[in-house]
Amino acid sequence: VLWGIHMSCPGFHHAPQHLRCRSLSGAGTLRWNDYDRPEEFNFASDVLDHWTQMEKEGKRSPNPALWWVNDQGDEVKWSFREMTDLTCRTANVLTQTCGLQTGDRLALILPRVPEWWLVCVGCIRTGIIFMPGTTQMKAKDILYRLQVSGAKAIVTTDTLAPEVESVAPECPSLKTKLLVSDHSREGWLDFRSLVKSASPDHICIKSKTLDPMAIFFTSGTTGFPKMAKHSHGFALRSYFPACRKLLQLKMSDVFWCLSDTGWILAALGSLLEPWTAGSTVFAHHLPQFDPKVIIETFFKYPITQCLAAPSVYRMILQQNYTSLRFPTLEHCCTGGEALLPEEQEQWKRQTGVLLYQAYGQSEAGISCGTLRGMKIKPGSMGKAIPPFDIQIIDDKGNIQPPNTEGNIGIRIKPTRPIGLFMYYENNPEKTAEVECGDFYNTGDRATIDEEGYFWFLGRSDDVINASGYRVGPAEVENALAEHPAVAESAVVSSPDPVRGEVVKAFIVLNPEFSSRDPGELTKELQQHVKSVTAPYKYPRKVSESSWVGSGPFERFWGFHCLGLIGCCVAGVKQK
Ligand code: BCO
Repeated sequence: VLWGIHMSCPGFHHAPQHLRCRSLSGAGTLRWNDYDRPEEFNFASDVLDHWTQMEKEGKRSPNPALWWVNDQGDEVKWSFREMTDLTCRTANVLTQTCGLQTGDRLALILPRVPEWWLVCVGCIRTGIIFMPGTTQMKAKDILYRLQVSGAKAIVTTDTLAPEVESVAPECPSLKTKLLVSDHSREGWLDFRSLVKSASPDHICIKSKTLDPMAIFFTSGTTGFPKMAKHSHGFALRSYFPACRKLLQLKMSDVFWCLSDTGWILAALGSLLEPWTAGSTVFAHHLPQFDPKVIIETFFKYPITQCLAAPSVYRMILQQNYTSLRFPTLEHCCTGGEALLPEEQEQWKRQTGVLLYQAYGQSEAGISCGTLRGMKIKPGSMGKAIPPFDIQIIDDKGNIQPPNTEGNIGIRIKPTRPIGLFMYYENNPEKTAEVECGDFYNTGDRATIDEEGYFWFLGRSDDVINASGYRVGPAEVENALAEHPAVAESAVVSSPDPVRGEVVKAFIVLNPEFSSRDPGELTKELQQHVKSVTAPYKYPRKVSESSWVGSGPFERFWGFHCLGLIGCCVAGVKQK
């Protein structure tokens, strides 16, 4: 049982006396405009503590700030006052017990448990840079992240503790391991008991808007994932009136974002967007994705708005329920991958609720969208959301006229807009590579029409977008290379009716494996990839080419042909 569920901790019911609330003039009143660049901003003190103050003054309804459930019937309901109290305690644990300081990095690999929110906001209060990661990661993924970031601390659960332990000796910077669990474990600090006994008195840092806040890892065509570093301005952007128009959240809304806690979509949808509006964040633990549980949850809880990748909506529609008329659902938004017009139509028909499309990236958060109430053009991802000036550009950064294919570019000159990533940490080459004239080149291809609506076309590189996950082919090829059957592989995107795209691997087998049953070997290879890297990357389609012999001539031509297959299919997206 989570300690938080009892809500019996004495400190929960009195917030610190000295909350530094740079209070807004009234509930829901915005202080900043789309192009403002305040010197200082901190989501914890400026937003979360504001709503705490509103609660104290009786200006916010008694809806919880966080409403968490799991499939065993447990529930956590925390008010903003409790969130302030608990995140101040967390801040004290991080700084006092763990000795972490502003600017240190912390790897946050938690499933959807209430402590995820505590660590995020605890870090924001202290200026510790948090780096969310999916719990699907394996030891090697974690090792890479810890080493490349020089993380001083990690927070995770029992499930991943052994994986972390297996790589920790290779991570000299890692000083603190915090475990979110009901059990203690040698070498780990017990997060829950530390938070319980920590002081709720904490003074939030005065962060500059452009000071770093978080790092999101994002995959590319080659090499390992890059670290897209975001400032506190990323959270400020959720505050801007133009961004608020995307969802038009109100204090009375109960907002459910289904993205995994490792992605920027969760940071936006499960933290920044709803709490900026004083809404309730709804979360279902969902250790394994199950569309039936999602449907039942919509029927059972008063969820008013939802944000999820298109694959989630697709999978719900495929359940063949007699009714998908959810009693309280009013607004649905989707982002992370392309959505077909007929899917938008089908969702409307079956649920009676419109499905609005948005577009974003780990580098930019949500940058385009069909704002709530705006005319939906089925298949379009809407218009640029200020302060982002988005244009279709050519490879030199020249703005293209309407209805001309080009790259989606976000203007960074003369001024880099608030909310766009700062740079790829420790990677000036990659940072420079995505700068194109006056624009940040997203690497996504699209057109814009005369009314300013964007129409997504695809990636300009080989990155695969499998059900909203960005997968670098090299990551999968490297994982396959570790299997003795694989002489060489080429990994590409392949269209899929449910997941939009899936990972497909073309494999040249080593000769001694050429007589193996293809079905069996495919399963073995898939299982292998799932075991050495985050399973969402595994090739759902595998095509074997066992004709490569062992002689140098045959191998040369085998690999050469494979390379050609890889190049061709990457361009045209194979079936
Ligand atoms: O399909 P299989 O069963 O063979 O394999 C699945 C899982 O069962 C399995 N798995 C998951 N966790 C595991 C595990 N296996 C071993 N150990 C674990 N810990 O591995 C495969 C994982 O694939 P999946 O997650 O795609 O499959 P699943 O469970 O069917 O989930 C479907 C979706 C749609 C829920 C999931 O793909 C998803 O959440 N997609 C959305 C991702 C997302 O939120 N993207 C947004 C990124 S941020 C962004 O784009 C910027 C926008 C502002």
